[in-house]
Amino acid sequence: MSKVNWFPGHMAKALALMSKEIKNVDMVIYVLDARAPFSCLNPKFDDVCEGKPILYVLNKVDLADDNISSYAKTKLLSKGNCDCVLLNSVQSGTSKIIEQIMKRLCDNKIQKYNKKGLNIPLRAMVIGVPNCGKSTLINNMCGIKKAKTGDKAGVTRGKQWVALKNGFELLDTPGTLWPNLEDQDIAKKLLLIGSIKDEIVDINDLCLYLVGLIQKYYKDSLEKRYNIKVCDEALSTLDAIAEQKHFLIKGGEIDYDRTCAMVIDDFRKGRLGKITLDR
Ligand SMILES: Nc1nc2c(ncn2[C@@H]2O[C@H](COP(=O)(O)OP(=O)(O)OP(=O)(O)O)[C@@H](O)[C@H]2O)c(=O)[nH]1
Ligand SMILES: [Mg+2]
Repeated sequence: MSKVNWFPGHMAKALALMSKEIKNVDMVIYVLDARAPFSCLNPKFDDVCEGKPILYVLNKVDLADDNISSYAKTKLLSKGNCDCVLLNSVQSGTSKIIEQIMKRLCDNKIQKYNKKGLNIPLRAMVIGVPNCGKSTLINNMCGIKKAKTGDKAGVTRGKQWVALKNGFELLDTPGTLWPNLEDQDIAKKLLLIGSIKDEIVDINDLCLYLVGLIQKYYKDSLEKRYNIKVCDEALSTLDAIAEQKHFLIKGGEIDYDRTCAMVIDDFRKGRLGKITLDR
């Protein structure tokens, strides 16, 4: 697969905007896709966050491996001055717990405001790679759809402040990657979870990578879904899936385009079960 390095101009702009806005917020809500929690850690966000308290939201846990989600939570908590919750943002009401955590993380600030007799609402900036569910989380916290969402990268453009009933204010930001994304494993995982547009890569190569990972850690899920026996080589497993599905073209050759598109879609929609790509 050709090298993936995707950092369009609007992301540079978004990072600059976040660096500016960080002065206006008390804390950061850092959303990670639980299917690839470590690959979603953007090195550029370390500069952006400037020592503010962080609430890591491991989102989409309904699609991810529960064991790895717990492990990721422990690893994230070890960073300090932070908290972490596991969440399915699509299910209404799941984010209720976040309010209490925000208050706890900003306790010093609240006490300072109270002493001065000020009634200033807590403000948080919501950040994360594209498509990890920032806007969906904000809507969950609002109880109504205020932020635009969609199942592709780059839905949110520009900043949007959203006020909650309790007076808290959240700043939605556009999903951002980082320049010089050298690690191609990370790039492929971000492609698979939809953080990078897959129009720019060879889908068949990406699918081979996915099948390789899944058959290493979740062999049963492939065997059950496609009624096949997993082979040593990912390519042979893919052949078995195509043959079982009768995805063939003229001359009996395998239709890789169709097979790969199906497997990737099955993974993204959770039809292969709860799978996490990171370890
Ligand atoms: N299964 C599942 N899907 C989710 C969850 N959270 C968000 N989604 C879906 O993920 C897709 C992306 O959600 P958005 O909220 O638009 O993501 P975003 O981070 O705001 O994306 P950008 O604005 O493009 O950076 C949508 O199709 C959501 O329905 C979740 O917890 N579980
Ligand atoms: Mg968004």
